Amino acid sequence: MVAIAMLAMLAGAGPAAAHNALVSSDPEDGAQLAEGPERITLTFDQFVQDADVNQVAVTGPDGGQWAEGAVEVRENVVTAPLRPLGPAGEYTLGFRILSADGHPVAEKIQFTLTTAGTGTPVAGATAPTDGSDPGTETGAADNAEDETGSGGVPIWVWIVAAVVLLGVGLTLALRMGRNAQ
Ligand SMILES: [Cu+2]
Repeated sequence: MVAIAMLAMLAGAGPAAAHNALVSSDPEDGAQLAEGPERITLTFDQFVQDADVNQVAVTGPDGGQWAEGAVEVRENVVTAPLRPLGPAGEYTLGFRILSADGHPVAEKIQFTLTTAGTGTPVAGATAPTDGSDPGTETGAADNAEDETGSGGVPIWVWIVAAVVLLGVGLTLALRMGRNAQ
């Protein structure tokens, strides 16, 4: 049994075979629906790790969010509750899941709602635009805290400052070296 398992691992160790691949979904990519399903179902070729990074988002034609609630993992099947849909048009289903091999996999599929429903999107949640959202929803506020270092200055500001200073220092050093000759 161990030898077979090891052979299977070796056979599947190629980079293409390593990541989870989406086998099927409900709704399907490119589907035309008169009504949305109660939940999104994503089926993969191998098991998905149950982790906090697993996310499913459904963005409507007006930018509203329609997936709400916990993402559930059962072996190779991921499900997420879907609200009753609203405006007719194209919906984008985006997901990020943790592969069996530990790598995150993100993909987008699209489906079209042909008949407008009476549903309403998740309150206060709109598709992220340029990242300047002040964080009216709790998720955005959490993210802002994560990216903030001590003193309320985001870490990236220090990194940019360090890179700029390094560039200035190198330029000065080069000029001084040239003048000295
Ligand atoms: Cu991988």
